[in-house]
Formats: sequence, structure tokens, C-alpha cells
Amino acid sequence: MSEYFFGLDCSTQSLTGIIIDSNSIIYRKNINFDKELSRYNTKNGVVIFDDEKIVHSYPLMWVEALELLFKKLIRDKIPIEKIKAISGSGQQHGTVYLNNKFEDALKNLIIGKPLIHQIKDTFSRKTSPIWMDSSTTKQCKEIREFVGGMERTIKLTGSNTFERFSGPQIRKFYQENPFDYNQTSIIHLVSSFMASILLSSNAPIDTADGAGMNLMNIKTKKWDDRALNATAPDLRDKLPHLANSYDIIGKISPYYVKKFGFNPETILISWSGDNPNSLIGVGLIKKGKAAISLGTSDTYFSYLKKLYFDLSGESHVFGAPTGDYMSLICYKNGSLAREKIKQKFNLDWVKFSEILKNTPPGNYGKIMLPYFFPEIVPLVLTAKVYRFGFDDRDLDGNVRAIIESQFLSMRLHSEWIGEVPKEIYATGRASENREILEIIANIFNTRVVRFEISDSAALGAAIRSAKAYYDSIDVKKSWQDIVDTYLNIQKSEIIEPDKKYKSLYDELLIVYKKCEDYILRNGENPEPFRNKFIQRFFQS
Ligand code: XUL
Repeated sequence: MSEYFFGLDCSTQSLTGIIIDSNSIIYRKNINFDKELSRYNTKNGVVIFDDEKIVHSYPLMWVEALELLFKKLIRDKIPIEKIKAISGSGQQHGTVYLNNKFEDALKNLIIGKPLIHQIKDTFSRKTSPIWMDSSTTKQCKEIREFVGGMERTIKLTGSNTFERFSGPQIRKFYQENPFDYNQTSIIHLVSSFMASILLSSNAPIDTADGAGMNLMNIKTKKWDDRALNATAPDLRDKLPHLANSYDIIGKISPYYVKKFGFNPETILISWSGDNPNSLIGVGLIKKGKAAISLGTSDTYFSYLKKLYFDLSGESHVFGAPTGDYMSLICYKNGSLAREKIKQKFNLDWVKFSEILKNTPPGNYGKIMLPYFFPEIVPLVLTAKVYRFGFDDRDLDGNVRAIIESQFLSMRLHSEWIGEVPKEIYATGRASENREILEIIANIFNTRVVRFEISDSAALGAAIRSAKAYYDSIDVKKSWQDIVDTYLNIQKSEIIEPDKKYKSLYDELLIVYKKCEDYILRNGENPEPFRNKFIQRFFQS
């Protein structure tokens, strides 16, 4: 009898499930929150408040999506009892606040009632601030100063304080709602919250995702007293314990066995963040390669064998699910910014791609700083789009500019890693767009590889559950063997850079940086540089 492994990804806009067996992908299903759970009235899975810096979502919606997905497994006649192990992935940094009724409610679930009705009164905060929230600048400063400045914060927690990170978000909640904070018994990440739902008790936070909180010592992988004290009182008592990403945290709760037919022996493996899961899903378990994930957020990440800090403070070090580390840069103006241009000109993706195909690399020197939303890298707290050499009515100019600007910025802000990747793996929904990948290959002057399964976070979670299962029954499979198995069965597409654009993009990068410096750091006027670029590449 073949063994199944189940990976789930609770991301910003949807919940995805992938089932694999020892050497193939058996099943994929995606539940879009806006479409299938429309009564929550989310837009792209989130709620943006009047102050656009405040962005939350509904933990109950994620739980409802989980039950819906299980119902679909039954409808699609998946032999659920074959699933040996489950792990998962959650959008990083988001926090879920629960009161002292949470565990009791989970332990006393009744089969006949929907899950959400049975846990709805166990939240001390109805909504969860998520990674898109940028409303905690004050708290970031307070925590950073308490810890001893930016460099000490980076060396202690792996990152400078960031608005979306869990620590500053928790501090804001404590300061603005002290009563509700006191009513909070446990604060979960999205990943550990969803794992708790399946376990029917409080699941640990894995150290890979825990690194995105500004609360964990990145070297010892333990909660750090200084960071905890900088954040909120009694915080240690309100956090789950920390575990390795590969730890077995228990067996699936009897509730799911009775209600959906899961096997009572199914083991649960720590859930982790979407980016650490994607690292596994694209097989990054060695140095020298990088990945770009084009989801709601755009991220650029690579595997690190040893700790290595970005002291400029723009990037992060998280844990890797193998027990090592990963570096990451995150952009808020990812898919949603691309969508803004697509919608503004009433395009579909086919037309969008045609324009990319028919416009020249370098875009006649038209440059955009695409801050449709507040941006993380570089830090921009007030959304505003800047255009150099064109205006917002220029269809072709805007389409190419949004894509070129996103990846010029990524190249610029990933230079601290000091290593040009030999290959970039592209993942996430927008990686299905070949024209975007060609632009990435040319801007980075690096080969881009795209695998068939763009849901690398869910796949990574499924792979992690398979690895932990085999380890538990003493079947020796190395990380390399196991990731190769699932990469080799997928179709892949390789996009080579066109060398003739190397010098063009090297120069455009300098002009792009001048534009950024001018707008954000009072730098010199970029126009003479931009004009020289235009003369050299478009007027000779
Ligand atoms: C990473 C980050 C986002 C979220 C949502 O630091 O904030 O990538 O994980 O995908």
C-alpha cells in the first residue's frame, strides 16, 4: 500500500493542499478565500483598514477553509486513511491571539458541529495582523532601542525590527488593548495556530518561522529574555514552546479521524513559514542558488549554511527547515502591484505578456518606483508611485516599468549577499508567466528555472512530512534524495539570460539606484544619468 504525505499552505489569499506519495504528486487543491468564503468580505484575503498601514485577516476564515478542503478530499474520493504524515505552511509573521478556553474547546470538539462554531469564542482578538501590516513603526523603534540598537537587534534576532514582525505587532496590541492582551493566554503564529487546530492542543512554533518574530535568539534558537522584555510583559508565558521544523508534534486529533476518515496514526510535523517551506519545495538545500517567489509578496531567498547578517538591516535570516539558515528579502509590492497596472489598463495576463514581449529591455529609460502599497524594502511607509520619463497614461511604459522596477530593486537589494547565484528558481503563481521570467533572467544575468508546481510552499510542507515520516521509521533518505525525487518528476522550464542585455541592465541598475536615492534619501537628480542611459541604448 502506498503511503501518502499531505502538505498544506495557509497563505495570504488561499489555502492550498498537496498530497504526494513516495515518488509522485497525487492531488492539488486550492481554496481561494475571497471567492469560496466570500462572507468574510476579504479582498485578496485581507482587510485593509482606513489607515492603509493596518492590514489584518480572519483566523476563523483559515479554519473554515481547512474544513472545506477536507470535505473536498472526500468529494474527490482521496483515500484519506493512506495519509501517513501532515505538515503545513503559513504566511509568516501573522499573529493569532487566543484566550484560556482555546485548548479546552479543541479537546472537546463535537463531530456534528462545524469547527468554527466551536472555537469562535476562544479568540481574545477577532482579527490577526498579518505580514502586510506596517503600522508599528513606533514599537519597532522602542524594541530596537531596548535591545541596544539595530546591529545588536540583527545579531540577536536575525533581523532588524520590522513593522510586520510579530514582536512589534504584539507590543502594539499590548499598548493599545492592555485588557485584551491580559485576556490572551497564548499567541500563535499562523503556522502554529493551524497546526494546533489539527493537533487539538497548542502546537509549538518551529524555529524557522520563529525567526520572523524579533523574539528568538537566532543562534541558540530559544526565546530571548531581552527581546521578550522589550516587547510586552509576561510574554514568555503566552508563547508556545519552540521546536525544530522536522519534529513530530503528535498525532492528528480524533476529531478529524471520526469526521473525515483520517488514520488515527497519522503524524503531524511542525508547521513552518511559507518561505522556509518554499526553500524545500524548490530544493534549495545547498549554497550557490537562489529562489524568487512571486506570490502576494515577492521574496528573494537563498540557503545559508552558516549565519550571515545583513547589517544594513534590509534583509532577514530565518531558519531553514533542515536545521540550517536562509536569507530573505521581502517585497509587499508583488502580485498586488502587478494587478494594479493590469486593472488600470483593463488588461488580462495574455495582453500584459504581449506588451512585455513587444517592448524593449530598458523601456526607453522609463523607470518606476512602484510603491502602490507601503514597501518593506526599501522601507517606504506612505504608498506613492514615482515615474521617471513617462506618466500614468502610458500603457506600454507602465507594463514594462512595473516588472523591470520590481526586479531591478530585487537585484539591488540582494547585492549584500555578495554571491551571484548560478541559477534562480522561480516559484509562486506569477512564475507561470514566461515573459516575467525572461526579464528576471536578463536583469540578474542568470539562468532561471521554473518547475511545474508553482505551489512550492505546500509542496515543501508535503516533502517535509515525508522526510519526517521516513526518519521516524528508520528509512534513510537524505534531504538531497528526497527533494530530488519530487523535482525530477516535475516538468521544468529553463530560461537562459540573453547576454546582449547584460551591460544595459548593469547600467540601468545604477540609474534605478539614483532614482531611489533621489526620492528616498535626498540624493542627486537622476535625470542626467537617465538621459545618458537613453542616449547610449536608445538613440545611437
Ligand atoms: C516574508 C513575508 C511574506 C509572508 C507572506 O518575510 O513577510 O513573504 O511570508 O507570504
